[in-house]
Amino acid sequence: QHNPHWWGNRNTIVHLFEWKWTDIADECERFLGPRGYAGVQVSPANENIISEGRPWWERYQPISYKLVTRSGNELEFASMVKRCNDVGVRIYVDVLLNHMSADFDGLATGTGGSVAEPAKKSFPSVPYTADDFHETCEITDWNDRFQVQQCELVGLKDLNQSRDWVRTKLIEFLDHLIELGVAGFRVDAAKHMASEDLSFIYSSVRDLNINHGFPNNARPFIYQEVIDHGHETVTREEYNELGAVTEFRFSEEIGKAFRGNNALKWLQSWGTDWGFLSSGQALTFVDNHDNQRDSGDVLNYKSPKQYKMATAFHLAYPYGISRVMSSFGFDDRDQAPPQDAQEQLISPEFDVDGGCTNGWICEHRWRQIYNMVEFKNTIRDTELTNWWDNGDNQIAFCRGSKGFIAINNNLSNLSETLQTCLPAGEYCDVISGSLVNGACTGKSVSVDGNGYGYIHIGTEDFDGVLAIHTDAKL
Ligand code: LAG
Ligand code: CA
Repeated sequence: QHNPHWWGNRNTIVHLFEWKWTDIADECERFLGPRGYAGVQVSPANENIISEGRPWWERYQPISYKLVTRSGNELEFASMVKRCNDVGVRIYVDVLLNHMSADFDGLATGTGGSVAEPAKKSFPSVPYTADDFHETCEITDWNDRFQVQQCELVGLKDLNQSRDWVRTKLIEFLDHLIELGVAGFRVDAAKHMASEDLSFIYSSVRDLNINHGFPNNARPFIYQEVIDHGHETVTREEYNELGAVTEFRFSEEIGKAFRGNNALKWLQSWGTDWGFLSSGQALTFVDNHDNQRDSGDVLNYKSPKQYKMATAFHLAYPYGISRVMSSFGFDDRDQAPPQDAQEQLISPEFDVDGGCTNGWICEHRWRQIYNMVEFKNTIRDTELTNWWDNGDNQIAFCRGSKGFIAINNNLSNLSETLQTCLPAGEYCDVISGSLVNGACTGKSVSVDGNGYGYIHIGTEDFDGVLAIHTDAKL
């Protein structure tokens, strides 16, 4: 179940982390559709426990499969899916099949009004009882398969997916989302479930809903969160036949390179040569909602220049099923998403340039990022040719005769006449500006009859990237 069911030539997913359903529906119509985004990963849609201070992670503690969360109710969810599908933007839901909520003192109340007694493994709104869970134990050895798959991940009550009843409830939940028109799922904590159980569940869910524009017999797209740094007992290879798998090494290595800890020239062999999964099985990202909160090599919006360079490379290089992160601003890991005094999520607001202002970061609305989403649509299915580098941190390459990109992560100018592989003409650099009403608001590049153009990315430039393509020709 590796086909994401993208519409037309689109091919980038954006994770609108913690957005409300009504806001996502608006965003599909006013921005994502027009800008050529292929799909949205939405935060968990089913009811969760209410935690003190409303940290984002309360949504990873389910208490029922009712579609009521701070993002909205079932009607709002259904309307979002329809409105997004109508403008060619698919919806993928983050689903929690591994666990329910963790211990809670006494009776817990969920975002949809359900009550549960997690400490007793009692979730009457599903219903689940203690028998539906594995025995309580802690994961202390991450290389012990039994512990990883049958103990409690950070104390979350661990469902037993080999039981008929649990399988039935999980399949019913996924079928319900498909009925409402979603195109697939991000499977949370997949490594913590036996792949045989997941295989049974994935193959039992219904086909995508033809009333939402999907062809007959279309299977839901599945991408599974398996954190495998290359030496785990439970490996990503146990899952990648069932669906795509999140390629965490991509995120780590791209962060390392663009932070200056590995020269960009080495990226010439980016992809499977680096030990990554095959391109069609890898869900790729610069950062996700978890690792953007960790220190280390992974980049996030707080290092914007490097982040935009890494994202440009991500979207220009022919590897992976790409997902762009759209964050809310945070200073500490547990911080709640933007909310009002009543603890309701608030809607994003925009400045004159379309950027978000009120706590939402909206990386997906940064010109350098959405213009690269369009670049990737334009160059879809072309080969990478004419790799060039300066032996260090300046690189460039063509994508067929449709696009050309150059990146400068050295502290010196890149000033070279390079083969762009494009037909002769004037092209608008979609990083320093955009093509608006036939004029370029940034730098432009003239390409001669032999495909050569003078490329300059100087130390004075705001961004370290230059990208031109045939859909932004003057
Ligand atoms: C995931 N993928 O496998 C999610 O991407 C990740 O965000 C989830 O953790 C995790 N698996 C479980 O779905 C998040 C937070 C945790 C949080 C957990 C449950 O990263 O910090 O744990 O959701 O809400 C929190 C506390 C823990 C505590 C636990 C149970 O941080 O200290 O033990 O709640 O009370
Ligand atoms: Ca488990």
